[in-house]
Amino acid sequence: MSTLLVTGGAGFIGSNFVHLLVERTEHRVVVLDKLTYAGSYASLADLPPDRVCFVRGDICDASLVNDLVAVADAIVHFAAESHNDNSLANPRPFVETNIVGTYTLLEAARKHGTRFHHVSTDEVYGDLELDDPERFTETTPYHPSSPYSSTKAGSDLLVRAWVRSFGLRATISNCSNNYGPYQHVEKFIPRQITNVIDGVRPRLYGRGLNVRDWIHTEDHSAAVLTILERGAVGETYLIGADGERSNRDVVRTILEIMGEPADAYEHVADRPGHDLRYAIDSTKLRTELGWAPQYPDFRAGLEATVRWYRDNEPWWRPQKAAAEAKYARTGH
Ligand code: NAD
Ligand code: TDX
Repeated sequence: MSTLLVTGGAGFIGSNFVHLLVERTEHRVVVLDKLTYAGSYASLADLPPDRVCFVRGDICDASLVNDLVAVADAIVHFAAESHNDNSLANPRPFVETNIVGTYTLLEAARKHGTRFHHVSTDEVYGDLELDDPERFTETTPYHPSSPYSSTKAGSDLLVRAWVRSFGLRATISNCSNNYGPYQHVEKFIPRQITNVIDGVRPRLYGRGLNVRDWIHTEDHSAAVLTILERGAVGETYLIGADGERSNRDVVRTILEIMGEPADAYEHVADRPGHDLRYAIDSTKLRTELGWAPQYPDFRAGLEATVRWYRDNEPWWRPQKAAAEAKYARTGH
């Protein structure tokens, strides 16, 4: 049994990962989370206090980070500013948290010789044409588009430099778009589900033809645990579940599941610089580490996610008005 420091553990994917650690391992977990607008203590509230300890704080706080890393056997780093639209409106917190915060953690990990896993995104590779037969692999050159993805790319490069220059025992994963419970309502799928619950028509940016490669968040969490346990130090692993769908298809499926006409959505202004398509080739993770997704049926996963948002309105309701007010300011 060991102690894992999980940054961003009150966010969407981080909290799912902490639930998975409690269910599948014996590890003790220390969550470090700033509880920004995106973090929610309620996502961890049902977990046993003898296994999970919560610390509210900033990953840019070098003294706090040093104290927590000193007693951790490994760090799993999820904390980030994570929403592209926010990064277009105000990039500064993205530079601070994603770059300076990651640097702060890396320096503490270097000092204490701590194993480090860095959670990143497929968006660092830029986008693909709709008909491109290639998908992203671990050797695809970096070509990020937005302030969000460029700061994530910067954080990945810092991790690589700390591995090569200082011998840090680190791994990196780059995953495609996640969906599932506890996702903030600013993001595409929960925004549309909660809009339909509120009697508001879903909003598609532009023509809705952009493609995302969807993976259930529990499959992402299991992949991160696999890499932490069996990944080779210094290596990058792409995580994806062959879930490519256009945004229009996703909205139509949500509407069908929720008993509405499949065309009951609106087109709104496109996102500036909107990436066209992401697609992941996860062969390395599957063949070298034996990981495979357990939720390959996207529609079934979406049905379960719709049920979760219907059943957990007290969790998401406090976020909804502020998220929609932000969208109203940009015509989205
Ligand atoms: P999220 O926005 O839901 O959660 C981020 C969490 O980090 C929040 O709890 C927030 O309070 C915390 N946080 C933010 N700034 C902090 C700071 N300075 N110090 C401490 N805590 C801070 O994000 P998410 O969707 O769960 O994403 C988690 C990670 O996974 C991110 O690194 C993101 O880049 C990566 N990722 C996300 C997706 C996706 O589809 N959501 C896909 C691939 C990779
Ligand atoms: O109302 C909407 N209408 C719409 O058409 C919203 C919120 C989004 N969209 C589109 C934009 C994207 O093409 O849906 C797609 C998904 O949008 P987001 O949920 O904002 O995700 P994306 O920008 O693809 O980034 C996500 O996946 C990669 C996460 O937010 C990132 O943290 C992760 O790195």
